[in-house]
Amino acid sequence: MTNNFKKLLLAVVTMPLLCVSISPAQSAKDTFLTKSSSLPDPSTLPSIFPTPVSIELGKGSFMLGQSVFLVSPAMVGSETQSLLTKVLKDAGVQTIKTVKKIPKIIDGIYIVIGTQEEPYVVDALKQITNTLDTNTNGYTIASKLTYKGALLTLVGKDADGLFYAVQTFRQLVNRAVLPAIVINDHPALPIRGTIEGFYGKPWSMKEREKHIHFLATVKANTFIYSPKDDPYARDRWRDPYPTATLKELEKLAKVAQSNHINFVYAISPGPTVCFADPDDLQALLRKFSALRAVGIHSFYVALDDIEYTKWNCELDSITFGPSGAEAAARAQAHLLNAVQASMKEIDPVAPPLIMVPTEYYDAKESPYKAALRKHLNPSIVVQWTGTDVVPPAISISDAQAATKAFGRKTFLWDNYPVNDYQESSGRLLLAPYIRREAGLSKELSGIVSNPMNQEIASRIAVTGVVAFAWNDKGYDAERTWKFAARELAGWNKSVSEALLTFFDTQRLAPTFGTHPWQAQAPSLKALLDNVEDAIANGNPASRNQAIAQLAEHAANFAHSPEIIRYGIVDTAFITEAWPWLDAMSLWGKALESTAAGLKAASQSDSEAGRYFEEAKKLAAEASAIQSVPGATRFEGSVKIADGVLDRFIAIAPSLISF
Ligand code: LTM
Repeated sequence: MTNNFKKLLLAVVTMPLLCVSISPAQSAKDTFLTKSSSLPDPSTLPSIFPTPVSIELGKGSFMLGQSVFLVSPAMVGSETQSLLTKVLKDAGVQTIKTVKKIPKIIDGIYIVIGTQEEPYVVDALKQITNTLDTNTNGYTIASKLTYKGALLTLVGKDADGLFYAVQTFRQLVNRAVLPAIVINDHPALPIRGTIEGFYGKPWSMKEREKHIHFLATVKANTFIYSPKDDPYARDRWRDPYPTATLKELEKLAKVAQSNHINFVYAISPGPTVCFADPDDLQALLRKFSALRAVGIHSFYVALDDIEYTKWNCELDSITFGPSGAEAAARAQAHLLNAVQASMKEIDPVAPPLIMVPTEYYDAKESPYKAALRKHLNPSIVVQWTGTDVVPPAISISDAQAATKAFGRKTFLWDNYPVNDYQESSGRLLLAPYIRREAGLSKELSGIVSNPMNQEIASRIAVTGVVAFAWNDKGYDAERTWKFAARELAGWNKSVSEALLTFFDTQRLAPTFGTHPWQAQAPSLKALLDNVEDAIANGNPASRNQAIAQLAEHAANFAHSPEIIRYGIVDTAFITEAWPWLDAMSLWGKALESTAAGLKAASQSDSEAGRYFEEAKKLAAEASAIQSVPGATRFEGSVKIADGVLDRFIAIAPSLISF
């Protein structure tokens, strides 16, 4: 729902209840739906993503109306306060009156907000419920109807928890009518978010900023900066950043902080580092120091995708012996332990160092892993990508094997939806996040998604990754996927439907091998299979019905790119996806011609051939469209429901004789 539409709806819904006078208390009274009104609205369960740990409906529902009273007895972070203000304003609230206490008789909408450290807040909560989420970063939201108003409490276990409470509240007010409700919620995993860890064109600072804002909305808490193509992070890692870049990173770190996101800086010295050289240790520490000076306090050393069977310097050979995987692990541990020790000394409260090892792609026992396990400081966090670089599934037992191999719970680097490898060329990866076993949170220390070069398009999968990391047991992949589409569509129904039609054409999830781990276009395939079956069964009525259905779907399909182009909230998505949208229009027209051909053939009309020829021409035109030059590491012709749509258009002329 767009804000304007929401406001309009709110205006329509509340019209008979609003009076002309708008003194805060009066308007609050007037916008309140009482339990005793002639047709009481039942409260209905809202959908919140990530799925909360527990959510229970109370009795009745209410509207915020134009004015609310806010009670925040203790310091609430300014970012949480401004988020709450924005949420309320977006919901149509015009006046927020700050008051010290809730009155004995609650005759308006009163919102009490604060952390559990504040007794007044906890007492207010107790007026509604005896439950309280006391887990780290947890929160409780509770609301109830009163004689002529409502009491709503947002209680965080800590500052992060309170911020998450407001993020949930943002989703609650997406509907005009709020239910009386009790939500207790907390994250299953302490680290959730994104690692910008792909090859190819790095995101711009603006894109990172936007991504961090997005991460906050889904209750993520981590953004790792590790673009492979930042020369100062990999090839020229010893060189200091230009002042202008440092300033930009400083700004980014501030944006992250105000969104409760831990900004982690990763460096990749592997291609040239001399592990035993004290100068290289100093070069690393100098780099981190410069970043610390601009407000970055969390660091990472990436050792993936490097040659580890030969040394970069003679000193390593002298210090660690002949080169090889086992010696490489000892050398890496030596350097990283020194970095961790220095970090601990300089910044004792900083999070521990994170690393990705050279053998990151499986959990099989090996000399490298045994040495790393033995020598690496146990407080250093180790990343791992699963049973492969792009694994088709990750089970609890896979993660247990990784825990054993690396000597600690691992932090999952999930290579989805990254599209920087050959098998993903010409694709946006827009499938739901699936096949990660519920219960993994017990065996991992966190999950981050490695996204695509396309920031906005990546949010579809990242929403799933973060929702899984928040509550893996309650995670619903398909519903979370639809929620992500709705968010992108600004809650406009036709735009979100058009987006889902588009996403269906990009559901194939490749691996490094020949077998994709998610099948292409399941929705479209079901429809086309149905047409083939109806034609095959020889019954004219069901055949004509299926062909008519196909014609209707083809028209929607062909029209979807236009709906997306003109309705999407953030037009940067159009810049990312334009060749796919262009190709989808053409494929849609090809499908329309195919449907027309089948209809003609079904009536033994020889015009059918002309339609099929037209479809063939359009399909060829669509297939020739290329991905955006320079946008991804591997370019190629863009794929739309490949293997499903092209196949059907190709075989359609042979289905009915004409
Ligand atoms: O996955 C890891 C740890 N490293 C690289 C990534 O940088 C890259 O984006 C992905 C996907 O190609 N594969 C890797 O090996």
